Amino acid sequence: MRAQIGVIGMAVMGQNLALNIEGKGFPVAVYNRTAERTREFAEGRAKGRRIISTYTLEEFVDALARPRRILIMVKAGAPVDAMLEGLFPLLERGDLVMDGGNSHYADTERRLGEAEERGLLYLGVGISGGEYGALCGPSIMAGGHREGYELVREVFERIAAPGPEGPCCGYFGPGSAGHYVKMVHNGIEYAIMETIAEAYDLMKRGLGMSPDEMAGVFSDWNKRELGGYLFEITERILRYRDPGTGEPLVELILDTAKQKGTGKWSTQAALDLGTPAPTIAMAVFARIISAFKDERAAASGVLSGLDPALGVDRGEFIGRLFGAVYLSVIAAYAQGLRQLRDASAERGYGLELAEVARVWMAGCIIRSVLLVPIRKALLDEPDLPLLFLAEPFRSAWEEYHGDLRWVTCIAREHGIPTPAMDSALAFVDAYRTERLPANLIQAQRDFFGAHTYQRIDREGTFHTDWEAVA
Ligand code: NBP
Repeated sequence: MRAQIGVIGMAVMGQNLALNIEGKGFPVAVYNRTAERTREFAEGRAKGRRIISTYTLEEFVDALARPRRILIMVKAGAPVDAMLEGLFPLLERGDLVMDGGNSHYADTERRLGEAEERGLLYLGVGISGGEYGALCGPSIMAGGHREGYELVREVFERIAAPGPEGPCCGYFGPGSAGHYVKMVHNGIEYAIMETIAEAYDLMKRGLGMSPDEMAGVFSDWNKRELGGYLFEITERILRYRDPGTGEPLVELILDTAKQKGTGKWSTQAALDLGTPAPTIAMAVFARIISAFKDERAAASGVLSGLDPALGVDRGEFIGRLFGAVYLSVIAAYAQGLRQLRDASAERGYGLELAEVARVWMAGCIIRSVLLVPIRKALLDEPDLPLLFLAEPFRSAWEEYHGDLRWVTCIAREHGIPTPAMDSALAFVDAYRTERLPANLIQAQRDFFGAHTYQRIDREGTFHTDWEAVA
């Protein structure tokens, strides 16, 4: 028996993907740098299944039907290069290599070039859904050689999460299109998570609500316009009690959030592109500040604040908090999709944003009922500059921006930080303002650096000797 596909990297993702693929009728060959891990898998979860365990790269390559189709699921960065260095010389023209990890898109471009020089096909594949998704149906975002995608289309369509509009996998374009889309997906994920955390903080510190009471609010919101995976797991987290102490586990967890890189990369890429993604950026910075635990503890005794108790009617606040959260979540998708639109234009991906929304509808961390109207808006207007300009988001802004203003105002009055919500509001306020104060910034730039400016009453480029005028 020859395997139809091979998986390299038998950690969480690789094991579960291999089992998912085999379960859909495709024999799989597996390999891991450390043989012990492969052996454990072979004797455990892979036992009795059509999974060929191999212990050298040569053995692995020999176990595959041609053209070979290989999915690499190792730690992003140098480990991918180390693996490719060993693998490439063993392959033949027309074989396909896929990197399914969270690789930086620039690395994917470079590796794709190296594969191309050897006559190999290469795909950068973003896979979302974590351990459970990998086993039961992830969301798969592929980019690179289209012929390569055709070699694995059937496998991907069988293993991907079944969405309301087809399997949640897709080919998004040449080069690093797949990894770029996955990176921005993660940026949106950061922004939604931060928004939810801010709502939790306002309810907890501001209203003195218990985890069970807050779980009830998230349960209610999850049935409404913004329902989705992150709201669903938040409810479950808030209800979970630590078996040892009987306390809500969430309250026993240290308040320093980790970040693995994709949220940061998404923000860096937005800055490089010159596209505004402030809510995603604020979510990254919020995690960075959270990691300053000792400094925060020290500063809490030095820098005075305000009483976090909001002193407002709980029912009214929660009602209006919904609007604030809803608009902030829309802002996260709006900024991410705008970044993809701009990246596609600059990098030649030819992205169809409605197709991106379709692939995010199930299996991935940012799956949400919101993606149904998002997809429709993008089908109606593929080059939509910003989600807020289309229905139902324009009306949502109309209906809820007062709530976002009210909630963030109260949060500020009581010293509870809400950077994601604040930035979502400032972003839309700036976007809808015809005349911003950037005229003064231009004047300052010209004053100290002779950077020149344009006028609104005359054509041309101008410089003023400001000192002389003064
Ligand atoms: P990890 O990211 O924890 O990586 C562990 C794997 O990388 C092991 O197979 C390990 O082999 C291998 N590896 C390392 Br470390 N250094 C290596 C090297 N120099 N040469 C060859 N192999 C090396 O695994 P994961 O959590 O399964 O994630 C795999 C990829 O999927 C990552 O890019 C991750 O960001 C992405 N991802 C993960 C999730 C998730 O929920 N975990 C979700 C979505 C995407 P060893 O056994 O010999 O040490």
